[in-house]
Amino acid sequence: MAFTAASLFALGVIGSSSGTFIPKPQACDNIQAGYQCQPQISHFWGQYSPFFSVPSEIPNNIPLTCSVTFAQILSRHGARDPTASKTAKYNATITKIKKNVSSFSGKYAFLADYEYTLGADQLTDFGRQQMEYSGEKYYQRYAGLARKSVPFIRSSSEDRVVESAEKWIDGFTEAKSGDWWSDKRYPSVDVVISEATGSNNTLNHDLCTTFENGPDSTIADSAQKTWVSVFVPAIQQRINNDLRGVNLTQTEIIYLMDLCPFNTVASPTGAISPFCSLFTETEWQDYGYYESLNKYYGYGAGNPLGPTQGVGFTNELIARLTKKQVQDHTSTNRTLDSNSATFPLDRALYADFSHDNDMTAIFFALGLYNGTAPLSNTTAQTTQQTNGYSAAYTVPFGARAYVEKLQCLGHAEELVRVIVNDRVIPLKSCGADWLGRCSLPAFVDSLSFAKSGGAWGSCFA
Ligand SMILES: *[C@@H]1O[C@H](CO)[C@@H](O)[C@H](O)[C@H]1NC(C)=O
Ligand SMILES: *[C@@H]1O[C@H](CO)[C@@H](O)[C@H](O)[C@H]1NC(C)=O
Ligand SMILES: *[C@@H]1O[C@H](CO)[C@@H](O)[C@H](O)[C@H]1NC(C)=O
Ligand SMILES: *[C@@H]1O[C@H](CO)[C@@H](O)[C@H](O)[C@H]1NC(C)=O
Ligand SMILES: *[C@@H]1O[C@H](CO)[C@@H](O)[C@H](O)[C@H]1NC(C)=O
Ligand SMILES: *[C@@H]1O[C@H](CO)[C@@H](O)[C@H](O)[C@H]1NC(C)=O
Ligand SMILES: *[C@H]1O[C@@H](CO)[C@H](O)[C@@H](O)[C@@H]1NC(C)=O
Repeated sequence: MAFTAASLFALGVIGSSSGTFIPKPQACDNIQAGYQCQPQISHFWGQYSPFFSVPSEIPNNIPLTCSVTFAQILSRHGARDPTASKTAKYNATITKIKKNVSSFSGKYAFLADYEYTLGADQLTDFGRQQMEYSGEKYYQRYAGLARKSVPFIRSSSEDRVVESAEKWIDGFTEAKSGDWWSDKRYPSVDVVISEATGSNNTLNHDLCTTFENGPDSTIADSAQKTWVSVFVPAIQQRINNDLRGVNLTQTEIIYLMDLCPFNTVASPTGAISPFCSLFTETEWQDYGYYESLNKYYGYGAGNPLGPTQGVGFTNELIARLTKKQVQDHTSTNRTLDSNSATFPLDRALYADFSHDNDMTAIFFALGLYNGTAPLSNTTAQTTQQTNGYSAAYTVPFGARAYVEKLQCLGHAEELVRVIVNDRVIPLKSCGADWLGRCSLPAFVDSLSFAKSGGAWGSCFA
């Protein structure tokens, strides 16, 4: 690959200087590869990484001797502003710095003029663009089916999730309308599932009382706290020394790190924020691991009731794959799922829009990371050491998992593959072949955890 001046600029290798020609920065994000500016740090921002195509040991293209007969996408919303509670804390941290530090120099110089302007909860323009790209990419991958059918679409009810579904639809529709061979029929959001308290929603957890409020609901916090006490003190000492006058806590150091991804995705082009260069590559790896601990011990195998929160969706997926009624006694809404208008079983394409936490629970209910040993709270594990598990690899902004059925030459039965952010999951528990494929019956058999309701019985104990 040749590096043009523009690409070096986009990669952050060269900066701008006044009086010289400044190349127009290339977009950091693209349809196929996702976010590619400074991957050595931006792919280590946990759930705040913008989607990027994750390296796959198994080729992820559709095998030449197969045709796709079914494709479910499960998507996270696109990049957003910080949540309301976090945005107030970030703002207060900036205020604290500005109030106590009299001068900023070197890589801190930008702070002199920096004003906190991030909003709360909603998608950013960059996040909207991500979702359009995702819709286009899905259309292209599954064009064989998509040009003659329309995906059935559900969204959890929070604004940013519904808007993400709509932007994804825009991207899908644009790709389809440009396809001469398509039937020119376009999707819309078919079902919005309420996130109100007490709602049965397989795209948003909330029902399982013990999980939400019991003692296990603090496991993630304590694992993260332990890890913070390992990796943050050295950073804290450096920053407090560099920024004479202010005394930032360990938590505020994490906030300062959060401001790198959040200011980056607040830029319409995804230009890397100057907050990012206050930390080293190793520190970003440690930060990414900190975010992985939150997901793993909050919603994954590290939490006794985590994977159970993904059982309802998994049982819906089994119903769609096998075209049989949903069998579930957990978080599904039986009224919705028994009605063919709100839960059809005859579609080839399905799209569901949700959140990072729920997707994590679903991935673990599916057993996708059963080969991953429990994450250490004192030593960062690389993705080589976690069998491809990290928050950034699984639930970045705009994350998407595909579950596809393939009809392949030489195979009487349909085959199933699961692809998370372009990485084919080697489905060990159903005896996947070298292309990551299991027969449909073997795949469904491997999901005994979900079929038996997981640990839902402990939810109201
Ligand atoms: C940040 O906090 C200040 C008060 O300290 C407030 O005036 C300002 O509106 C806040 N900015 C944002 C973007 O929330
Ligand atoms: C189930 O879905 C129906 C139809 O949307 C809705 O009226 C009802 O409130 C839902 N029930 C629960 C428990 O979520
Ligand atoms: C950290 O990990 C150790 C070993 O797995 C475990 O015994 C301990 O409870 C964990 N501590 C926290 C706070 O998560
Ligand atoms: C910074 O705050 C910590 C905790 O509040 C305190 O122990 C420490 O003495 C403070 N350091 C300085 C230089 O003020
Ligand atoms: C919602 O889920 C609860 C718990 O599984 C169940 O008792 C209830 O019947 C469900 N309601 C609907 C409408 O599906
Ligand atoms: C994953 O591991 C859990 C816990 O050991 C087990 O209950 C489940 O059946 C496994 N899932 C798969 C698909 O192997
Ligand atoms: C200076 O800022 C004020 C207002 O945010 C804080 O209350 C102080 O704790 C802070 N002082 C130091 C030393 O950081």
